[in-house]
Parts: sequence; structure tokens; C-alpha cells
Amino acid sequence: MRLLTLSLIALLFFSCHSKTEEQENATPKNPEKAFPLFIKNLDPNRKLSAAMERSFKHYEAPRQLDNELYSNFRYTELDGFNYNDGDGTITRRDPSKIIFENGKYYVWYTYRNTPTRPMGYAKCNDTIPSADWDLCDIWYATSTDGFTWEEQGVAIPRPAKPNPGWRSVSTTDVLKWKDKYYLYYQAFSAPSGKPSNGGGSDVCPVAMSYADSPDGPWKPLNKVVIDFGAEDEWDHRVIHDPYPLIHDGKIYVYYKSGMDSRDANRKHWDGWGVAIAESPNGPYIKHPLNPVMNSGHETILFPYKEGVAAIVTTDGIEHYTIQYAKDWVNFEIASVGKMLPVAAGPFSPDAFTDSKNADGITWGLSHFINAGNNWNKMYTKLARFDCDLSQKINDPSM
Ligand code: AAL
Repeated sequence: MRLLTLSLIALLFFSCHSKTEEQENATPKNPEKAFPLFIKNLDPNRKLSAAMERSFKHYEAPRQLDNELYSNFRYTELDGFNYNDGDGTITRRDPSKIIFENGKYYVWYTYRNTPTRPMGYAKCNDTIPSADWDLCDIWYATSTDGFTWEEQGVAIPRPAKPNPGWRSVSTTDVLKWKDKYYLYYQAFSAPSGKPSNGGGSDVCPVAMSYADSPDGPWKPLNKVVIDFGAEDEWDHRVIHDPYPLIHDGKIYVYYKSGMDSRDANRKHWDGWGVAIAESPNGPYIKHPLNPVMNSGHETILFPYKEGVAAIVTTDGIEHYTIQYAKDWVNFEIASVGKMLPVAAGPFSPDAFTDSKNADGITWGLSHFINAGNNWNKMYTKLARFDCDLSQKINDPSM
């Protein structure tokens, strides 16, 4: 299994590299070389096909290769994490966004260390996990270069029953607000994956813990901060992947829900909503236009210029796209990508600066799932991704 994982990562790494070289050769070093004849002969009155019309108008770039929200992704294995030789008993997944504090990078993630692999809902008990994210705690690691990580141990343990999250705490993300730190996370009060019509029925709203330092100690609020929608609402059963950013002096927490339906490929039909608060404890008011995204299994976002950009990786009719919402709510497709990072947590320097000209991202952590032939036996590894989704850094090797 380990070999398989390594080869998968190596394959991705090298395929990215070869694509990268191709792209480098194809990338014009000066504008005149792009689509030379086409551009040169472009008479403003010339009629364009729909495809070319989109290229010029919708993607807001004179040429596709100028689109700053288009990138390849390169993946690298991380040093510093042990996975029990991939026997499925240890998992690390769903990394938070990465922050830089006290001279080092910090990341938080879902950590499972159980006597067995996940066995599915029917076979789970107090020690056997139903799913890869069942019976988990939130751990953290630090790094000075983003490649070699030092695991620091638990940040948020499962609280005592009946507090939200007593069964599992997972899929966290971090907020820095007025010199304090907040971790928002999925708080399971039952094993994940109870079979029901159409898919997941996780008893899983959002809880939060706070600390004066990224090293903790973390104090749990021990209450739900973003709850399910009403019975007839799209987010009535699941609030996953809370992802806080600061915009206009407020806290915008994007989240994923909508697992009642399936898309055309019978994958989850996920959507994202946003809930907005004036302070970290809430109250969080859900935006009236929710859901604001029609695809994407995990929330991955970063401030970009005056708006927010989103990486929509798996699931849904607009998966494998990078999208942009100038007003932080109405997303448009900016580019279609390939091998986008799964469940990524980017290093997003402007996540909390409330900048009106945010720079974007160039790297982060994502995860690779090792499920074999049976998703119940999965475990997951963290990996690094590099990309060029930044206004400033325009690295031609990417
Ligand atoms: C993910 C996330 C959430 C789900 C599961 C674990 O990657 O969308 O966290 O609950 O899968």
C-alpha cells in the first residue's frame, strides 16, 4: 500500500513536472508570441466564436496564459509523519490553512490512531472507527520550510459526552482575530456514515475552541457555533469543512453541506454556504443566497485582490475549477484545472488581513486518500502542493 501511495505521489509529482515543462515551453515570454497570428490579426470588429469570446471577456485576460487564477499543481511528500507503514491505523487528513507565527508555519489536521482501520458504520464501536474521520482528535505540527514537519501532538481532544464532538472532532480550520486564535471544527455526536436515503447523515455541526497562542492551551466553547439549517433547508443535516476568513471587518465562515443528493456520477452533490459573524463566538448569520457554490467536496478559499478565490476540487458539475467572487458571494469560474489539491489548506498570508488587494497563494498542504478497493479501509496522508495563484509571484517553472 505504501509503495502504491509513493508511486501515486511520485506519478503525480513527475506528471506535474512534465506538464510544467510543456507549459514552460508554451508560455510566451512576451505577449506578441501568444497565439501570434490570431492576436496580431485581431480586428476589433472580427466576430469571435463562443470559445474565444469567453477567453477574452469572461476570463478577464488578454490571453489564457495571463489568467492569474490558472495554475498547475506540483505535489511533494512530507517528512516528519509516521503512518505505521500504511496499515490504516493512523491517518492525517483535512489540513487547516497554514499560518506563520513565532518564526514557523503551523498546521492543524484530523488525526486518527485506532486499533483497526475504519470498518464502516455497521461494525463500528467505541474503539473501531466507522470512517477515516471517526474517533479522531485535532493535532498540529510546525515547520520552518513547509516540507519537514514536527508533530506537536493534540490541540483539541474529543470532549466528554454529551458535549458536541464527543465521538470525533475533525476537519478544522483556523482564525486569527485580534491576537487570539480560534479553531473551528466538525463536532460529531455519533459515528459518521449512518446509512440513509441518498448518503451521509452525519450528526455534525460546527464547534470552536480558542487560545492565546497557536501552541494552546485551547479552551473549548462546548457549544455549537454554526448549526444545521431548518428541516427543509439544503444544509439541514451536515455542516462540514468550516473555513474562516476575514472580510470587511467580519468573520466569513464558508462551509460545505448538501449531501442529500447525488450528482450525475452518483457522487455527493455538495454545495458551499457562508455564515457571517461580528465576533468569533457568533452569532453566525447564514447568507440569504446560500448555497453560494454548487460543487466541491471540501472548502478551499483564499482572499484574492478585493474578492475571494475558491479551489473547487472534487464532486459536482463544476469540479476541477478555480472560481472567483469579487463580492465574496457570487462566484464565477475563472479557470478549469487539473490535479487540483484535495481538502487543501493553503498558506494564505492575507487570510486575516482584510486586504483589498490580496496576493493569493503559492503553496499549502492537501491530502491523498489511500482507500484500496474499499473506502472503509482508508487512511489518508498529508502532502505539500505548490502552485502559482498569486498576483506577485509569477514563476515560469509552474
Ligand atoms: C472530508 C470533509 C469532511 C467530511 C469528511 C471528513 O474531507 O469534507 O471531513 O466529513 O471528508
